Amino acid sequence: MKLATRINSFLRTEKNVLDVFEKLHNVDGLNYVDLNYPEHFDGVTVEEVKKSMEKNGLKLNGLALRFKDDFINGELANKKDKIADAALNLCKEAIDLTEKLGGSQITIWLGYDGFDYSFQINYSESWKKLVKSFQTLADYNRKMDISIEYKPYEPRSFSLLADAGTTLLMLEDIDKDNFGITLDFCHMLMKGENPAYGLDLAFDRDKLFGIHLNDGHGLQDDGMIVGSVNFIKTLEFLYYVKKYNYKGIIYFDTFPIRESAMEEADINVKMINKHFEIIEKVGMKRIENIIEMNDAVKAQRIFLEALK
Ligand SMILES: [Mn+2]
Repeated sequence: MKLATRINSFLRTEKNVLDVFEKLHNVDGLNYVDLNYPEHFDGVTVEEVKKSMEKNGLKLNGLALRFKDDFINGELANKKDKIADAALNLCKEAIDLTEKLGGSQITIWLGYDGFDYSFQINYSESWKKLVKSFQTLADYNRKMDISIEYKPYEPRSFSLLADAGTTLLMLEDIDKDNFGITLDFCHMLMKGENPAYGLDLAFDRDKLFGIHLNDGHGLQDDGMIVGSVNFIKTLEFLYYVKKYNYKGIIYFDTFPIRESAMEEADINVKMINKHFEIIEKVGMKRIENIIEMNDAVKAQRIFLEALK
């Protein structure tokens, strides 16, 4: 299994990503890193990053775009072409750098492409602008996978790409093989989605490019330890991960604030392994048979057997 964890959790106590790589070396089971662009490249050279990853047995999955204050009224769909172009250029830089560092994908979360008020934006114009920008990026480097991570709200009241269905609709409109979706478990809970449903829809279309696993109470992006709040939903989610033989990365997008980042990463690895063990114990075939019965009461047998 390819596992990665959130670098920023470690940056509370470490100076830069090079120091974080040294720490990650000590967490069993973590073998990949996702870096934020441009923020994680502040004060370090690309060569230093490359060398330190190699030294600590880590591979780059890819870069995740982080748009700062210039983009506060929108990134790729910004009404002002000059700002939208700057956002597009930042994505192109991330693609070039990912290739240079041996990664295979960039992840784009558009935190500011959204709205707060009624009558604030032209919806279809914004949508079409996004489609066009994404298509430009897809053709910029056909070998690079580009994945859209949606989040329903925060910092905007409404995001343009807010749920699994809307993001899959966007992928239909983009119509490029190298474009896919990244599902963040907490973001799905915030939207009131059942995570396994969105996951199955994405797998079924061969569009699942990334998983951010975590947990939360649904109202905000809590970023809590895997399985700590929604055990049965996590179990169902990971059942589909196994069923579809997902080959991508599972990234722990969790926010240890008062906890040791090392211990927290370690427990996430143990939690995910335990969930997969339980799925094995109950049995893929048995779970499949229960789903086919379409019976809510019988479905609880999976929960009961998991508790044994
Ligand atoms: Mn995430």
